[in-house]
Amino acid sequence: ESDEINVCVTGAAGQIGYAFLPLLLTGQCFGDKKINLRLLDVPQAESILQGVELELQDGAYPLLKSIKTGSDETALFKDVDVAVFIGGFPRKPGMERKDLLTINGNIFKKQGQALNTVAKKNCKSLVVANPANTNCLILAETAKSIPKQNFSALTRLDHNRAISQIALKAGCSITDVKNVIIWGNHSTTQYPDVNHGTVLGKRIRQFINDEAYLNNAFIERVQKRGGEVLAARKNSSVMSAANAVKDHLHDWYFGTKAGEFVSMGVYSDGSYGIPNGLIFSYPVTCANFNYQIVQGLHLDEFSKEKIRITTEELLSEKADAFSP
Ligand code: NAX
Repeated sequence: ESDEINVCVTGAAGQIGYAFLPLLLTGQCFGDKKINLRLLDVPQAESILQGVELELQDGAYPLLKSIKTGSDETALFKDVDVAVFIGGFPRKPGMERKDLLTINGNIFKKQGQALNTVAKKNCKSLVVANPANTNCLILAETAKSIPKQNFSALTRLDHNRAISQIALKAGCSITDVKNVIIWGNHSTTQYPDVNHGTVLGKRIRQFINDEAYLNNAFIERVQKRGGEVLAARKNSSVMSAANAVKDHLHDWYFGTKAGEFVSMGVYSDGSYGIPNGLIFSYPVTCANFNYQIVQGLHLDEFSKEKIRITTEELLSEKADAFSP
């Protein structure tokens, strides 16, 4: 196996890119592999991108083998092993959801075509840019020569938020909380599910012993956490998003711990009755840069209804994104 890895980050002149690159370049995603870094952004961001490159030089990262920057997908996706799609068009006031889906859909079609043509066939993709699940679906459907299992969307931030809220409520540390799940869309319809999780080895519901909290305030808080951060910081989640990108890539690449799972938006294969061909957040275990959807979890009526709602939203996003 090569001791180098070719990584492309899109939207690299933006906020999450800026917070993520130091994590990548200090070995927190792929260990001590040397990184051939490619940074993609739009032509208007060229000067900012050059500034980022200057700071990367000044970071004197021993793992940074080479840097290329620019706005040409075909040049920057050439032979990539990993592509992290952070770049996208932001929602502007008064913009309809369908417009956002269409604009980003076109970006992801173009990037999917480039990826299909020039990336390695075993290239792994992580989509962060919103609407993350549907952007990822368009990317996967466009880059047809790359297996669907190589595409994922980020719901790890939601997963981390859920773990953290449970740890705060339980008064224990993060590592004491295991196996919460984010089902569905990275949006306010996501379903943060504690039914299969534990705190210090005990069922979360038993340990917390507060059904009203777990079935209402907890779920809403995780679903709307992005808005809470936005209101307080007058800016979106950036540090926590970058950290989640790092966690997602690290666990996908190095594997999850025995008996533990994490949440990833992945191509649905019909598991848990979800229609095929959606990028859906599932509980997964990982090993050797592969994931498997955790099977056989029992879903109660409450969970089934929550999962139905987020599935409906993803189906309607898909219909909008793929309609002319
Ligand atoms: P920024 O606006 O700071 O950065 C986005 C960058 O993407 C900009 O530099 C822009 O020029 C670039 N860009 C736009 N179109 C591009 C294209 N066609 N090719 C390459 N680059 C392009 O946003 P930032 O705060 O970094 O957030 C990035 C994305 O992450 C947004 O779409 C945001 O909604 C999404 N998020 C997703 C999260 C998740 O959990 N999945 C959480 C955090 C974040 O909200």
